[in-house]
Amino acid sequence: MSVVPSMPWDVFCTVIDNYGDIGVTWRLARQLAREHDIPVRLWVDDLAAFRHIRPEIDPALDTQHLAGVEIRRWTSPLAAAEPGEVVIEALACDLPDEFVARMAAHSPPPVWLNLEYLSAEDWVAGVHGLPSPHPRLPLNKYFFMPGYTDQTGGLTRESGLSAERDAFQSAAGRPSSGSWCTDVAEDAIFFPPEELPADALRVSLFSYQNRALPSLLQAWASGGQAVHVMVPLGKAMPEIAAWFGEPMPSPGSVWRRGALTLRVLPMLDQDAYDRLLWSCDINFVRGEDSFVRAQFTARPLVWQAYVQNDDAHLAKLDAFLDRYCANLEAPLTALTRTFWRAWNEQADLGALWPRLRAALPALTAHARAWDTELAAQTDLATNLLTFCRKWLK
Ligand code: TRH
Repeated sequence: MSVVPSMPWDVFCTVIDNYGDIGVTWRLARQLAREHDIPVRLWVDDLAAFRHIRPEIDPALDTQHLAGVEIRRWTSPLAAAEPGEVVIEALACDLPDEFVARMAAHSPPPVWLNLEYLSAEDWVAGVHGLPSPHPRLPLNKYFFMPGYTDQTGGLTRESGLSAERDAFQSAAGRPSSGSWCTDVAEDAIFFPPEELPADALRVSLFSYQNRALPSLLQAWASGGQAVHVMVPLGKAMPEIAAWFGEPMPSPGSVWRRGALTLRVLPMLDQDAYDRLLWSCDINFVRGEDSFVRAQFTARPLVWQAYVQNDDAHLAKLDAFLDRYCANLEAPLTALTRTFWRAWNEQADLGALWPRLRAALPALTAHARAWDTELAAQTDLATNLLTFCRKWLK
């Protein structure tokens, strides 16, 4: 499905903080190369951050190849390279002036896209595809908006994802199969299967700092059912360690209190993290990419949005919930909204957790229906190709 297979596409990524910028961009770059045979050149300004989600990355190299993608260090000034036929500024990063000047010197110029952050808000559809003329040069930059409707660019979703996930989930099944934790990563520092009671609730927790954490941990510890939680080292760890009265842990540490067993994970590579999400009964996720991937698990999730000025993230949260809960019955909608709001407003979750726990079977059925809806949409990479083809004729 490539436009002109021999012509590269340039994808630029600035890591602002954390892992979402490179996480989103890498998934797209890899899919364009793998599923559409596009020679992608991915320019990244922080290879050390990239290495956290893909350990094969060598931060010392100016050029390297992974999964069919050419990865270039984004230096200033940028290494000399002729622009490809499509240039993507991922997540609203700014292209170097000298590269833009080179783009303008081409006839016809490359298709220039600003791939924006994901939002479920209604205004997104109105902006998707709009041109933004360069103030001086004969170039247009087009907004490409990810989203949840056909009027947007869609979501990045690999073509075989549902089948791969379903096979994994049915093979892993309940822990009695003994395979789920060792499949997550080869170094088997996760739960030994023999330590996981058959009725244990499996949870992954990837969040920012959150004052609601102690109340959630307390609710897990004091509940009647075993809760096994996997937490990658990161932002939430100081609050978790403080609640357990422990110093900062290293990967592999296990803490127990009451019904709660919490295992500290290293940062996994992105594909292993996907499998961790598939393995759990409920996933706490954040930002953008883990949030989307959790929706693709067909299991319930709780999202902590990345905090923005003027509480813009709460508008994003509500907009998503409007869509997510559209076909959910009223009491479950109210519970989902209340729980997600409380998590994002960092309020006490002690009384809410038992209610959410009781609703998990119904929420699991809903999560599967939501994933089925998403799987029926055209994915972002395919939409991107269709869009570019229009301008490359
Ligand atoms: O890390 P995030 O918070 O990223 C961001 C950035 O803060 C960014 O500036 C902001 O704009 C954006 O969120 C909305 O959360 P996110 O988006 O979920 O990205 C995390 C990435 O890390 C994702 O690709 C999954 C990956 N990951 C792993 O590969 N291994 C792991 O063990 C974990 C926990 C995550």
